[in-house]
Amino acid sequence: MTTTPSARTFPASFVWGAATASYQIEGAVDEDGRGPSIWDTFAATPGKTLDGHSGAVAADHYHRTAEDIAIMKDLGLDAYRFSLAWPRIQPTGSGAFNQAGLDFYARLIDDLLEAGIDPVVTMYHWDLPQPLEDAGGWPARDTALRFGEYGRKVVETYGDRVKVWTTLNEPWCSSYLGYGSGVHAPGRTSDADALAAVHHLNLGHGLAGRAVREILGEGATLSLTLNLHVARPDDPTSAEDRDAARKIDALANRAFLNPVLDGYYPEDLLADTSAITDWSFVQDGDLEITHTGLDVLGVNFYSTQRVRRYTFEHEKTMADGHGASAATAWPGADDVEFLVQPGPYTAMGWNIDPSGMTELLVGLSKTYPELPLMITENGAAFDDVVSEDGRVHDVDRVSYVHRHLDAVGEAMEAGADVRGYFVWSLMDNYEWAYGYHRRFGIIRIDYDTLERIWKDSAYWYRELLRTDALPPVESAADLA
Ligand code: IFM
Repeated sequence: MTTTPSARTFPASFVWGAATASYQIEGAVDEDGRGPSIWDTFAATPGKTLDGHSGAVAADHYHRTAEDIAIMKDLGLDAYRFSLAWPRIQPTGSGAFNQAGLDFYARLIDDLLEAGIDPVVTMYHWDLPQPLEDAGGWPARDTALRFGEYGRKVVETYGDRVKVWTTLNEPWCSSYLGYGSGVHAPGRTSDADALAAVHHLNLGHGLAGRAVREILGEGATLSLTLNLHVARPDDPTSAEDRDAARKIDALANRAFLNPVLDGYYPEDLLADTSAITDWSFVQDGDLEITHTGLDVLGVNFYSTQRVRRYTFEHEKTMADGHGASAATAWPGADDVEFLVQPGPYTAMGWNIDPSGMTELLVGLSKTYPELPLMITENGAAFDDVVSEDGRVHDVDRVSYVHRHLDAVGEAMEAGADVRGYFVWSLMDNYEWAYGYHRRFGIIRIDYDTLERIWKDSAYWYRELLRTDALPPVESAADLA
């Protein structure tokens, strides 16, 4: 067995976790009073998800929380990041709350605490109650107001036991993929709606964030999780390519960072999108609400992008990279082309480039030196197989996580204040439009039996958590 020469170590205070999201793992979509969400509707619409897969059963976590918490405990997790299903808690997205839904998460939180695992709660990970979509969805201001009310309710309910509150997961996906390219629920395709959704998601964050601050005060940690893009100019010496990168940075990153951390929308974003909208949906006082500041920024990182100015002279390339392939998902950036990058690639077709992780974290810490960072998602889908020895030897996933954690360590050495890392994902789950055809878990789900099987990456992660040092990739197959 070969060994990796130097095992990078992490501080004892570093938070080790794993992440999931409600619609991706819970199943039980019709049980105990849960209302329909936009993902139920989208998945039931022919042609929207691969093989028509839906989250109706998923990993059946709703019925298997005890088993799953036992796995988390065995892994040695410090924290578990999960999301609350809004339609389980408030079936129509406004008005009455559903006690059975509230109770489900109360039990989950209590059981996690009992197991010595900190609950890190995301209020919204894409499962919008369908009635709110019917009333206009995120492009409508009312959805932000309703989210503020729902946020207040969950903080009031669980605030005595939950310290870390994340309002939204990846509002980039909710807005640009949900309302721009339409590859995610609810599947609408309007650039103007996508930009209105951006603002109303930011506003919703602000309203729910206020509830966290007002109800819990100093004791709480307010967070927002963003899938920030590292979009590099193809030719850094070309002003056109640098401008293409600037446009993507504005749409993907600063459209969320600036209103929340600085209290404004970037001028260049408003100018780039002026032919689409005048941003009059931003009302007086809104930016004071969005400007919550954050106690920790959640960073989801998977891959990088390479962009250049598109001259409309050849067929446009929109290479993949965490959703970046969707041509209409970039309002006001028709003249930006996403180039195919060198491999290797994951099963999502995303390029593996851990240097992007370091670049992103170091860049953030330079722009926001006082802002603690948390990696709230990082991981990879690969075509896992169960070997004859009954194990899943997912060395590619181990290598991916190893290399990205090494990149996190490098960023920390360069001064980035990174407080923890959550692997995506604890278990295989419903990968949105790809259904069950992509597996991100360190625990395998057998979708016929719903059996949980530890992959080599899970054993390797447990060893990492035990030692706070990166074990050699090659050791994973021998760990048990
Ligand atoms: O599965 C998703 C998750 O829901 C949000 N971040 C990216 C993951 C992989 O695509």
